[in-house]
Amino acid sequence: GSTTDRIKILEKIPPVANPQAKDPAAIASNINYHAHYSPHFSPYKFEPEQAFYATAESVRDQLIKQWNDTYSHYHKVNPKQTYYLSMEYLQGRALTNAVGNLDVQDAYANALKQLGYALEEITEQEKDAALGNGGLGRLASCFLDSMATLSLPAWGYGLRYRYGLFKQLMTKTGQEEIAEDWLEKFSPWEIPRHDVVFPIRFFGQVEINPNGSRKWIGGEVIQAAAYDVPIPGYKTKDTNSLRLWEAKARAEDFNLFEFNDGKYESAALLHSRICAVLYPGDATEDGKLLRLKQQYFLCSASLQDIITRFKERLGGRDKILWSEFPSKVAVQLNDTHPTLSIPELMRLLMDDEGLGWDEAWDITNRTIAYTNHTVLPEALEKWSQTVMWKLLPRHMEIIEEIDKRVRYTLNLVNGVAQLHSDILKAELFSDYVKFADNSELPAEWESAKLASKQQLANYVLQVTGVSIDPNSLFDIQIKRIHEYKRQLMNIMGAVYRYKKLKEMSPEERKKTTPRTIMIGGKAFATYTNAKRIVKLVSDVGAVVNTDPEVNSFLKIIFVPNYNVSVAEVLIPGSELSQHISTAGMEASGTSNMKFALNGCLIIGTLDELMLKSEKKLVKKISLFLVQQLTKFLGCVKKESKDWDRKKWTKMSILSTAGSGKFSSDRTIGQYANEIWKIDECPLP
Ligand code: GPW
Repeated sequence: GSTTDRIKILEKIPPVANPQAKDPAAIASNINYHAHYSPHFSPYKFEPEQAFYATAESVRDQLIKQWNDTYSHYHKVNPKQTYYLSMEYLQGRALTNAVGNLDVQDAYANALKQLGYALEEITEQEKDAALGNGGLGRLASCFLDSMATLSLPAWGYGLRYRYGLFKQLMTKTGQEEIAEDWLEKFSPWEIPRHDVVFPIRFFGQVEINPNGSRKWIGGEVIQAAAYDVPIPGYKTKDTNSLRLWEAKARAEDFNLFEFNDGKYESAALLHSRICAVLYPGDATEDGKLLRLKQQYFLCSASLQDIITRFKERLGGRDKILWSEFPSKVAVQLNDTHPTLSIPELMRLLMDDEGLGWDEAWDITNRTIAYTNHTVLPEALEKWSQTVMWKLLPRHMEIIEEIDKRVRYTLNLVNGVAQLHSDILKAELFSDYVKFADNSELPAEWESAKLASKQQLANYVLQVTGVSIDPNSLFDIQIKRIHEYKRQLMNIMGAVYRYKKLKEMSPEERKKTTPRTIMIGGKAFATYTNAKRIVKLVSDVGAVVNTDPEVNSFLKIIFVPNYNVSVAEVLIPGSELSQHISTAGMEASGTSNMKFALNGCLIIGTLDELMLKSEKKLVKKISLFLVQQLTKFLGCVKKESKDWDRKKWTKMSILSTAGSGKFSSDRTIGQYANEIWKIDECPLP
């Protein structure tokens, strides 16, 4: 409808602030209320974007009571709580998730209909919150969802980057990076906590007090300010928080000399830079220093907050029993990025709280756990000692002491994958085979898959202009572009398939299974080879897709700007997916599990290192591309033979049935029991 039509509709629906509205008419009034009384757009308009913000604010109203109730419930019960520290969160869109978890999807769809909109049209207005790069960041976001769903007293801590992961634009020359300003308008999901601010120090020196204790002084001090994002759980009222820190300068922190020198602006700029971008390029020394500053900023702010909360929950006692700290607090470090938390907790306990080394070390050991996400040496972060001594002199003293004492006794590290391959036992399937053979299920299954494929085909047409056939086999590889993930091998396989089709007679071609190969992913801005792979995929696609002889049997699509919401369209529409990283290089992969859950068959690398690890046989596998490709094509041939509709559907049903183990709810349940030792704390 037109702007005038929309205004006419709004005039019939009085704006009413009713945050707990449940019936569609009342919800429509509440949406109208936000359009009018928390306005961020000009009045007398109600365009889709404005409708999104008003709807999101209305949904936030629904969340706020249970969000506050959850916090005060934890405050009263004072259970042991987990804090998940991560430099990355790939949250994606929040509106669909929130209305689903609140179980108000139909009511909102109905309310929006009264206002002249379809819910889907409105949810698509939301920008993805992409405060992460790939699997590690998405895992953190899945874990937040699961912690809320399982009613676990658990919070996430991260950074509020102004610019998240770049937007990938495909041009004639390949990938171009565009800054993604997710906060350009504002985020309806975050609440600034003006009362939660902590000072963070950099540089300076260590002062030795007369009693021998040490204190870090001087340098530059900036403020960490909290912004909270609600994390609703599925089928529960418990609503946890993701607390994102923002760097702020306080007027009194500025060096007056600099101010008088006219350097005020540069000082303010320096402060505002810390949270400006996710993962700044580390090609220059300056970039590296900034990354280290970001990491320390996250660790220090989060630990000061955790300690403040621990003190607030002493329940009226005035003596702090530090030995109780590990029975109230568990901290999980998402990879090495937040490991400065270890010397920071030591520093806070010793220098600020006056504990001795042994007691502080015991508490730190019992509080903090660390997850490793890679075996690639180039992905492990290293910092020069010179830079570290300059930026964090007190922490370096502590790190050297830890190194001296525990170099040979390091124990508690968990990886993200179990080192054995008998996960999917044959007996696990046996119960489901009956259902897979049941006469109605396969037909329903196939029509659900076809509907998802149709949606995916519509999406591909919309973003690439290429029309693909929903009846062809959808073969997908989506992940960050990296040589070890072998998108190059996949596209070489596609080229081989194209050449074979060209050699065939029209009759022979008709006997093949039509296939659509989709590849999507972002290349790190300075990773030249990765960017060349992106260009190659889109160039091969341009040739194949316009070749009238074969293009009804093969299409090759580079899906631009792969992110969480694009994955939400791609994964349900997949029938075959590629997880073909070089053997021994992928920590676990995570999209493989999402594909399997969605009834997609997966091709994966047979990791001989993994199979033989029990026999302690460590064999380095290094094939050249040609040998790899031969093996890969052998696999591709086999899966072409499997392309019998009935057989595929059965395998697809069994795939979903057997993938329950890969729910992050299961993972988090196990973390809670085995590592964090925390109990659920549901709202009464
Ligand atoms: F290098 N992963 C990622 F280990 O997405 F830190 N980003 C990263 O920076 C790292 C790992 C790091 C991924 C792994 O590549 C993938 O195999 C794993 O499944 C995922 O983390 C979640 O653990």
